[in-house]
Amino acid sequence: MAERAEELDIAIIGAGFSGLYAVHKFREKYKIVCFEAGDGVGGTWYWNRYPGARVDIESVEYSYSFDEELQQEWKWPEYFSAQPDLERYANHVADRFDLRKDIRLSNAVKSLRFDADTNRWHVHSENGDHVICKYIIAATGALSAPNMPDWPGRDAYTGEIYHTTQWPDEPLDLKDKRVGIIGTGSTSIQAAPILAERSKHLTVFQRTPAFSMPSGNRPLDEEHEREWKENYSERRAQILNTYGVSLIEYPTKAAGECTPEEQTAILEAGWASKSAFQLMVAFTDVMTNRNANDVVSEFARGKIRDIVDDPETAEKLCPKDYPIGAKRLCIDNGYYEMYNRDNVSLVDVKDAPITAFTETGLKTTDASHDLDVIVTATGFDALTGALNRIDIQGANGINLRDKWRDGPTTAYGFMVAGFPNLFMIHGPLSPGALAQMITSGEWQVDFVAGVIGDLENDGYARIDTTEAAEQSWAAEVNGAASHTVYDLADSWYNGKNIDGKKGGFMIYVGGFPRYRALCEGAVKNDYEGFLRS
Ligand code: NA7
Repeated sequence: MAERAEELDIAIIGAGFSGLYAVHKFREKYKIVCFEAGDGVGGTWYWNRYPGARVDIESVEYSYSFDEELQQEWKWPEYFSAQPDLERYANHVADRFDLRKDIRLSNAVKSLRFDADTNRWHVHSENGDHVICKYIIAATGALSAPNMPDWPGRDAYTGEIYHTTQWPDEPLDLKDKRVGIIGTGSTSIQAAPILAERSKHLTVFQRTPAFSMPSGNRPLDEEHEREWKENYSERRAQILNTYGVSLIEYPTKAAGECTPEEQTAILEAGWASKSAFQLMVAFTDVMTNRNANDVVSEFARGKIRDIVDDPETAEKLCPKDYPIGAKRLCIDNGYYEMYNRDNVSLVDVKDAPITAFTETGLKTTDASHDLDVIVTATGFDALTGALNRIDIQGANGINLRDKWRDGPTTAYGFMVAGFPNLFMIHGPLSPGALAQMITSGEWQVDFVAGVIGDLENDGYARIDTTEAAEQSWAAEVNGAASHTVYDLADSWYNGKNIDGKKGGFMIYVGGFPRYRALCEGAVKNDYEGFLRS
């Protein structure tokens, strides 16, 4: 029996925070559907339910701005919300705005094919749905394709293995268990202290040490909340005019303009600020001047040496090969203190890497480790992974994966030449995860809504971008990164966390105000860099 295709205007991929807002925004005018792989909404905050999962941006900022009543009525219990509160919020928004009727859960998109004769996308999903539509909004997430180590022997291992994005719903009873956690990124740094408290023994397998600073999370102060709510509309507008879409305290002085005593005072205040990322903005030039960065890095190493009792462990935990902030600065609740517990050990797997799972645990090139539970906190095939896992065929039969074999190419991070009418939210080479993602995601959805509105009003059937526009955007992205120290580490920002992944620096670090101005400028300039027909 021939399958019956549904004809709609827009298919949105992903019901994370940007996807949910896109559902709300686009359904006002268009016939839409939203496909979601998970069996609930919330994206990142649906999948990442490991113990300790928590956002590292203040919740009064990291929340929707599109509805005044919502932002006035919603109460965040803490400064930096935990995953259950963020998931509750996503569900509240889905219910409050009646979004669920357009969302198909547990129904991942399998393939997208553009029919150039009809200017329509054909969407096929895991559940066998076939939608024909004019536009695709890919709100697929920057950190949604998990990176699983593929060492041999996984089937032979008799214990339990959990990637942090696939945490079981039932609480794990770990009290008699030897637990191993692989990785020391933000995820591990949040989960490890809790796993250490709950388990018999925790072994942390570290390939590269991370820089981390205390989160200072605490119950949300009523005065702070009231003050934000009284000024929400101005604050949201101000936020969009900041470099990282966040009202953290920005500095006025370069490190070199301060005496050593002033530097220390500023850094101590940043460390104690209870405001995430303050070390990265201790001075105006932390991320642009290696000498300034060294001052901050050395300060952070000093804190590690102060906190961790065993000098050998402390030294192993001190990052020495890359600038602070070049890998995402982690925000912790007692990570370094955890190493003072008797039931925690640190194994360096840089020089002696993990080579296999064994029946009883993990094997490195120089030892075997017996473990009842292995937690892979090994991160993500970030930025490009989620789209590359869908089979996407553009206008000339070209596949996105092939086009991006040597790294992603985009115009402004939201369109790819040869893939007309497909818009990415937080796509590769956009400000993405280096900007506060809810507010910047709302801005991007609104921007794309403007583009689609123009197309419809002006009677065009399609919009594409060009390879020349992609090249000029690559020059802008690389130019911005070249003024910073961001690319001086192997990280998910440049794909070097994944063996064999190519691409260079994949996030736009020229600041959100410049990003907005460039996107809006292209539109005003008669869609410069785009082809409409
Ligand atoms: P990250 O930050 O990419 O961290 C992953 C960690 O896993 C990191 O320490 C990696 O070491 C380690 N890793 C990955 N593969 C291996 C292998 N094969 N062997 C040993 N260690 C390995 O991911 P997270 O989930 O922690 O955080 C992602 C983002 O989510 C975060 O930045 C926030 O924005 C929220 P490496 O450093 O590559 O040597």
